[in-house]
Amino acid sequence: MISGASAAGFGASLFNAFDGSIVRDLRDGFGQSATDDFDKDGTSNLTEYRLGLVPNGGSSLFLATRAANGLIRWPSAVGLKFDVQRGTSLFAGSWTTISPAGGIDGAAVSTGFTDSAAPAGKAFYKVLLRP
Ligand SMILES: [Ca+2]
Repeated sequence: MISGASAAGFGASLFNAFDGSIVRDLRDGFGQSATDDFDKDGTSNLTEYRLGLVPNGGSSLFLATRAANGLIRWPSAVGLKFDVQRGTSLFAGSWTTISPAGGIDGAAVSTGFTDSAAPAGKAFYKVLLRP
């Protein structure tokens, strides 16, 4: 009787008020897939897992930053490979891969890359995690 009441309460407490879907705790995996984004931070569950991030913490996400000296840095893990692309606009055809063809090896915690030929004016960068 206690377990029945507990199970009903468990499911009800995890009802997602934002989109009406029923989500469950990541510990049982029910209702979540690799491509879902449990914490709605824009980083899929699988990507969070691969990068060692916190899939139920919205402030832990696959986000790159660029320092004043041009160093682009992002969360990473050993054994992963990344590519960096640069574009002068956000349109699909404007992106060029500027990292080495073999990719950038991920280091523990974070990895960085500097664009050695950054254009004058503005540029946009994308960091891609290889499958
Ligand atoms: Ca996420």
